[in-house]
Amino acid sequence: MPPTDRAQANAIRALAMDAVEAANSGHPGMPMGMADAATALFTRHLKFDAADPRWPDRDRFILSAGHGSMLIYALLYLTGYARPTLDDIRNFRKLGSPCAGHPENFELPGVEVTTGPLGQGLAMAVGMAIAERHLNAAYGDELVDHRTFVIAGDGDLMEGVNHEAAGLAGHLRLGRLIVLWDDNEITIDGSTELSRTEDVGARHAAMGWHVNACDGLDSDDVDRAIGEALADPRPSLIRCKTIIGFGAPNVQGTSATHGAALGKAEVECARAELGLEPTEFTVPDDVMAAWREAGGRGASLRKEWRQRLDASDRMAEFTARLDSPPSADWLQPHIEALLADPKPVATRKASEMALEAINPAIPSTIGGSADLTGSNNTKTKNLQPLTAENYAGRYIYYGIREFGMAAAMNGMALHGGVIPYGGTFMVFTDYCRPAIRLSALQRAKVIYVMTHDSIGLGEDGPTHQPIEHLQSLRAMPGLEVYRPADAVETAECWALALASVGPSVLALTRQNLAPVRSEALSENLCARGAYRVRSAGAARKVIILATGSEVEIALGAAAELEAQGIGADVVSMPCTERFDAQDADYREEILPDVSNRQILRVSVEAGSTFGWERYTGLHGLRIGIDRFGVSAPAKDAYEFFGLTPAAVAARVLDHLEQREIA
Ligand SMILES: Cc1ncc(C[n+]2csc(CCOP(=O)(O)OP(=O)(O)O)c2C)c(N)n1
Ligand SMILES: [Mg+2]
Repeated sequence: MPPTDRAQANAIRALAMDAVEAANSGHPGMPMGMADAATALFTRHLKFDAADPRWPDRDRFILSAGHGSMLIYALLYLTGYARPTLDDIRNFRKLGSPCAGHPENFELPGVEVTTGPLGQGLAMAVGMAIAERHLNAAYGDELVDHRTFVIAGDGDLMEGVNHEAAGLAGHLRLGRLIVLWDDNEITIDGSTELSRTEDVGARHAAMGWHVNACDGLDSDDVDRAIGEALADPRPSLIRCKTIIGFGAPNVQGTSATHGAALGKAEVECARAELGLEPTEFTVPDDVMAAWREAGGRGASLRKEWRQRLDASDRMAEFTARLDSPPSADWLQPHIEALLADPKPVATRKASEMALEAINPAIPSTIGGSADLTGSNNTKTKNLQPLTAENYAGRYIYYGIREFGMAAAMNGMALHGGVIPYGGTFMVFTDYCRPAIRLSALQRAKVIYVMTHDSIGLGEDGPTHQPIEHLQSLRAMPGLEVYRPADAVETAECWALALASVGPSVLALTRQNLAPVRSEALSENLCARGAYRVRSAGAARKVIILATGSEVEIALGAAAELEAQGIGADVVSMPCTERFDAQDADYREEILPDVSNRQILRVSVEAGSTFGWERYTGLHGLRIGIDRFGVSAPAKDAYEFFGLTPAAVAARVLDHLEQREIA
């Protein structure tokens, strides 16, 4: 007789308890509560093949309640993925184990996205479901026909981003998104009664979701509820009634099981209660065999899919879209056209001009904006809206959902086959920031088009004028922040963002900027992160480093200094991260390692000066804005903050004078 579903679920419970016990750290409650539901999903519904975790047409499974990471590690091990091994699980939460505290997509194939920051897993799943429908519209059921399943906890559904993500999913009628809610009525502080009275189901129903319920501890009932969800054309929320820590007789149903080892004595009680093997990390042979069979359940489906791909006349295109970097052929002709007709242009407009070349050349881009399409210049002429009626569209009206947009873009990027870019105002990177951080951590190729990047946006004033944003984003590991100075640099930065494996932010102006570059070169100068746009005429006494809109001001200041016999270089620094990655010779060439007494280094950026001493040195001069902005026309705001060629030149002269006296 094959083992019961409960016996299979108990193998998850045993591994979760034992791993948390061994680490003396982790979250046993969630995996123990949802083990039966997960068993129903993995043995009866989820389309996957443990032998090929990257099969493009697999269903995506996202453990949004990432603290319950032992649930997914146990499932991957039991179903026969190459990793984690049992040793990996024994070393749960220890240095070097891929079974990290929270699931990390870069540690284990089979972990689709990094989760832990509550709410974001579900929001990324929305992006995955969008990508699936979009690719299905392009390639048909033959090649793209899968679903996105999520396990989410009370916390995932309380987070603000859930409202954005669920609203978007309902609006786009993402019927292939199915969320199993671990409705255990417990969070860390205790009962959900402490903090929640809303009817979560009714809220989702109001957002256009199908909502049903089941006994989450009864795999047959979960199976029934999943069946209903599969049959419904709307996104589904399945309320799985569970008991946190189920099986630990003295503590189940309490927050004590949420995030701490149960303790040796309670683990022994649970073993007796659940009828588990007496030795830790042991799975009975028949149970293991049943799990391994479940892990191979999708093998024949995968082979059939492979045959359809081999037979498809679109195979080369499909695989290239998934695996190859996008074409860069658009760049040179585009730059030549810009140089042939030089004129002042805002870099947000220059970005649109670049996109007019990019979008026809790269069919995998999906653009969008959080209700600022006309301001972010993200929609090009050839893009149709992606809607519930037309998933083939390539432009998403995300609505005023910055965080939801950013998280969805992470999901799309990690699904594969699409390159998402989306816009809002630079100041609202703060609204996206938790998702930008996950883009960086996960190496998700998402391109953030952040316009209105300084006081240069003018009249909207301090609430809308970014100050600390550029530097705070530069502080984030794994994120490339680009601030181009003109249309040519904007195109180059777009090319770099598209070629990158990770995320990029493009900081773009509202106001027009004069062209900085006039020569066609075969090299992408922005790739170096910083380069000289003007060499000193007289003996070099000053190097002015500037980014974006301030390059023009730096050039004007340099001209004034030269008129007084002071040689000044101007360096455009569109991407500090890239400059830092250059070899020592190049960095020395641009910023010679001499004292500020020999050559004064000056930074000019219309934002926080915090951190610019990295390039100017402590005794250099940092010109920027270390307070909130002002509500005024851009020109007046720039004058008010001393960001004009004359004011910058005067500050430099003053600094040179004082230093000479000293
Ligand atoms: C954004 C965010 N805030 C806080 C936390 C810390 N945290 C982890 S789990 C948790 C409670 C979640 O409750 P629930 O989803 O019901 O999980 P359960 O206790 O039922 O396992 C909290 C607050 C987090 N991981 N992410
Ligand atoms: Mg809970």
